[in-house]
Amino acid sequence: MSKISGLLTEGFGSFYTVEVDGKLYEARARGRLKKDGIRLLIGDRVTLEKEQDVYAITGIEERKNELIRPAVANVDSIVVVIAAASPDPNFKQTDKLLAFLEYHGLDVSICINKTDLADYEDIKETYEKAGYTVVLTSSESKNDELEELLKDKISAFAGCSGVGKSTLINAIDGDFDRETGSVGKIKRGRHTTTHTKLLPLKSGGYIADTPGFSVVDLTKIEANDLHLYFREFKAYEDKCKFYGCVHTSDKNCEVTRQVSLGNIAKSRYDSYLSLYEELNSLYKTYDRKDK
Ligand SMILES: Nc1nc2c(ncn2[C@@H]2O[C@H](COP(=O)(O)OP(=O)(O)O)[C@@H](O)[C@H]2O)c(=O)[nH]1
Ligand SMILES: [Mg+2]
Ligand SMILES: [Zn+2]
Repeated sequence: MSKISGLLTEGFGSFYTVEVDGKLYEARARGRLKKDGIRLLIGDRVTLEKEQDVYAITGIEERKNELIRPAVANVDSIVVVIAAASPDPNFKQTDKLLAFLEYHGLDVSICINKTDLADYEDIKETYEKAGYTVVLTSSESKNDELEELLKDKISAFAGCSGVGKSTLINAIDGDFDRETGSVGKIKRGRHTTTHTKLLPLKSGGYIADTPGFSVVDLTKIEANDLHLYFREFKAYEDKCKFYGCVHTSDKNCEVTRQVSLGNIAKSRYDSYLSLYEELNSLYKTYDRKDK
């Protein structure tokens, strides 16, 4: 039979689900793929062939990107979810996550959830000023803006546990029925996020139901490159007096001047300094070990 191509939406053990024009096919990976050391990921564009009575995945298209945790390929957009409260936003952690996603060249936007619980204007202003699209959501309202953002793309939510990612997924489509609530409280009959799956959106596109980015590893970034991943610095860097300025001292630095003028959010700059120090001391540790 002829080859057909589709999207790998779910994988469990050696069983895969491939979607072709809205139809789901159960498939196994052909041995040769394994022999070549190719590990299939959710989000992969694959080729299916019917062999006797079963479908086999016989080929895989080149990936546009590849995330390790969660393991998903070809993601178009990452939505970083922050709660207005409960848990309170952790700016350093959020900015670290954003830098990590920027480093990987991913398209990122921000969703402030639980807007029913606390003021969110400052958070919104901070990230809009940094150049991110910010959408507001709550389980108490209809989240049209978020759904518009997810339309026709493969998206994944990121953010701390408890900010409401699973609740947002359930609100988009009740059939998704993802498990919500505090960790450890297992509600029977619900889907725990143990393996990644692409959930098809009625409006087009998919959302990756993932356990979230629990661990963010910035260690591959050199301290002196960190500024590249704080996107709002870019507009001002040319005006720093010293070539290669890393914006950590206020001497003739345009970035720090813009912080004092309020054009760059203080919390973003504080995160930058703190991450810079973290990376710098890491580098020094490695350096010493080498000697
Ligand atoms: N007040 C309020 N509570 C919410 C909202 N969204 C989620 N929650 C609650 O926050 C808790 C954690 O939500 P969950 O979706 O499991 O978070 P996740 O860990 O990010 O997937 C649950 O008890 C939800 O009912 C919201 O917009 N407002
Ligand atoms: Mg969850
Ligand atoms: Zn500077």
